Amino acid sequence: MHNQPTESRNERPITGRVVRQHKKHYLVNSTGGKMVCTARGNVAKRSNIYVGDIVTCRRMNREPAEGIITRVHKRSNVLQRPVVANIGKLLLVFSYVDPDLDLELIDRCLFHAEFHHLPGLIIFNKQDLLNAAQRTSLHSICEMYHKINYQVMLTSATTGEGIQELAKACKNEVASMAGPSGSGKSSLLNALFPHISLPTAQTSRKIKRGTHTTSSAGLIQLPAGGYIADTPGFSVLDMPRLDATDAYSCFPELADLVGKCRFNNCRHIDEPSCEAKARLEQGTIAQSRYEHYITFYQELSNARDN
Ligand SMILES: Nc1nc2c(ncn2[C@@H]2O[C@H](COP(=O)(O)OP(=O)(O)O)[C@@H](O)[C@H]2O)c(=O)[nH]1
Ligand SMILES: [Mg+2]
Ligand SMILES: [Zn+2]
Repeated sequence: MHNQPTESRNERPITGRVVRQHKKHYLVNSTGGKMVCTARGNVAKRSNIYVGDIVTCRRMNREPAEGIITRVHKRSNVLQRPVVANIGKLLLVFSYVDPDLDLELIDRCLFHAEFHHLPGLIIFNKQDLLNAAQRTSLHSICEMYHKINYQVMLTSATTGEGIQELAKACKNEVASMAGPSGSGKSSLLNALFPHISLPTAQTSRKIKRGTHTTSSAGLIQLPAGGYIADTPGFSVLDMPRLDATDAYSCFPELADLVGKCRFNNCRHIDEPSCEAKARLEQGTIAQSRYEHYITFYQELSNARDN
């Protein structure tokens, strides 16, 4: 038996996740630590490599840790703006005041999340700004989303309320934030990761425009496992490519009704003996949700007519 060359042990393939990219360099995180990688020629040619990708690499050097990506694993999804692969959870950050709650925007985000088969967690941030009456009316909104099985959380980036619960909800997930400007996404990231410091509306006013480079998204690792994208994204400006007659499938309370209306292909709009209409009258389907379904249905059918 002669000694194994020392490299052979190092050549064992490593599986990790791309957590950051700069030009042709990829920072890959694995149980063995972080490693700066380039892509093997044929891999680079065959497919782009995105932040969030699971890759197989070969270690080329220990100090500094460097390697080569030899394979990109199949992705479950790629979200755009910013581009991140394999997102498993969307954190939809809203506030009840400052900016005022926009239920249509929540439902629009949920609609897109359902389209991508992504669980959406609704976060109502800025709890510290609410008086008792506002907390009560927000409570009934939370109930409405609970009933259709969405997870809801109340947070304050200012006081720290709900931050531990939020971190727990993201454990072992790859999550990305979305929501209106000013709802506190950057502030929540700073509260979750005190060691990083991302520009918030307050700080970015102080920094001269353009001095902090907006690089591509990176993933920040949670101490308990899992990642959150450091750049909020997930645009809901364009409607998903979906037939209007399938819009119901992105509303769980309507998707539930298959086979319960008189017509199997009921759109739940003006058909007779429609279970959605019955539940709307009973109050088991929320008025606002139904109205937004009609809005999105119409947007989708207009998009097809044009
Ligand atoms: N009172 C209060 N203000 C907050 C909270 N979270 C964020 N803010 C403030 O709201 C503004 C917008 O926050 P920012 O994180 O930049 O929002 P983003 O646009 O969603 O990233 C900033 O002035 C923050 O300091 C919160 O929980 N409570
Ligand atoms: Mg921000
Ligand atoms: Zn129906």
